Amino acid sequence: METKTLADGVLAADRRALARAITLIESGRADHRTQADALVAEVSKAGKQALRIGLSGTPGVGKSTFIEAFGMMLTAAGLRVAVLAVDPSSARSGGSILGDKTRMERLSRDPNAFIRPSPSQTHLGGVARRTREAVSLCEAAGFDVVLIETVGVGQSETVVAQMSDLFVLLLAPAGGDELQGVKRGIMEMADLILINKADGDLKPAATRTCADYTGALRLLRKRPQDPEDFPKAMMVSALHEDGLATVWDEMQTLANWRRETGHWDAARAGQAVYWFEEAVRNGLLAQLTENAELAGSMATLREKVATGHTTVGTAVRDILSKLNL
Ligand SMILES: Nc1nc2c(ncn2[C@@H]2O[C@H](COP(=O)(O)OP(=O)(O)OP(=O)(O)O)[C@@H](O)[C@H]2O)c(=O)[nH]1
Ligand SMILES: [Mg+2]
Repeated sequence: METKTLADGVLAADRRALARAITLIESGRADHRTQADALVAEVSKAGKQALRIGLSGTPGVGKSTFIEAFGMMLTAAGLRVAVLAVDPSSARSGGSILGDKTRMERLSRDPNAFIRPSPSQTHLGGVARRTREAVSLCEAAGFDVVLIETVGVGQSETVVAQMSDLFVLLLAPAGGDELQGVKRGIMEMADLILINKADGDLKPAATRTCADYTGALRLLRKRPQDPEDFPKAMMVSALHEDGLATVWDEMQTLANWRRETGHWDAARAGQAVYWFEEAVRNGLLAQLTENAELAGSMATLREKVATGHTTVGTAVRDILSKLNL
């Protein structure tokens, strides 16, 4: 199909066109890539924006249950919701929400929802680019909310946070009084920390965990992109659909504040630069492995560095000079 026709279909919110467009951006073929770049450029002209919500949490914390309940609540309110995933691990082939499509049964049948599993790729950089472009396509297709899920593994939280307007960390009630080993860096990215499973026997533990995180968040350095009282920790029960409306209220409060104060646009601009620099870095690295001559030079220089025949500094200058920068 011609790029323009596909772009028109996406902009007209045609689901099949959107699905085909995402398949195109996921393709590894060089001619498809050229087409995909043109497609993304074309649909981006419309300048449509969704609220992009990144959601991370360890396996079993209740991400799918939350997305299903939260998504259904939003579609019931008349909003259109897209769900995408960044799944860095090849072992969970096909992405976590593929199998979950059955678990997110109600949402996947909802005409106002669109669920797309993570592109199957072992390389996180590749998954990141494809997901980011899929987000743009969903925005162009007029979705109001795009949820981007990731299971918290390695760098994937950063990847998702860098393509989200709001970043949500889902946690389970802790048994002990420790802060579940959530890395400081991850906590610093969070706009909302949701203690899920705050129901039944787990309620007291959830209350304690929520208090712990409220305290921990207060100790973090104040971020310019936050109004009073953010980031904050809250309790929810995805299973009992408890607290979800409050979460949505808080998200809107935060998003509106950021829009009004210019932090929204500033963050998106910063993200665009981040992904540009990422792509340049990856492009340069690809040259060093894919171009036979450069790859040969790299091999030689690696050997020289290893054996002490040249210094790192000299080797770097040598290889960079070959790139004709
Ligand atoms: N009690 C209780 N159980 C929940 C809640 N949310 C999810 N669960 C249960 O926790 C288990 C895991 O939920 P999922 O939604 O599949 O978790 P997930 O984070 O998507 O897990 P992965 O996809 O494996 O990363 C299921 O048995 C859910 O029924 C909740 O709010 N309360
Ligand atoms: Mg899941």
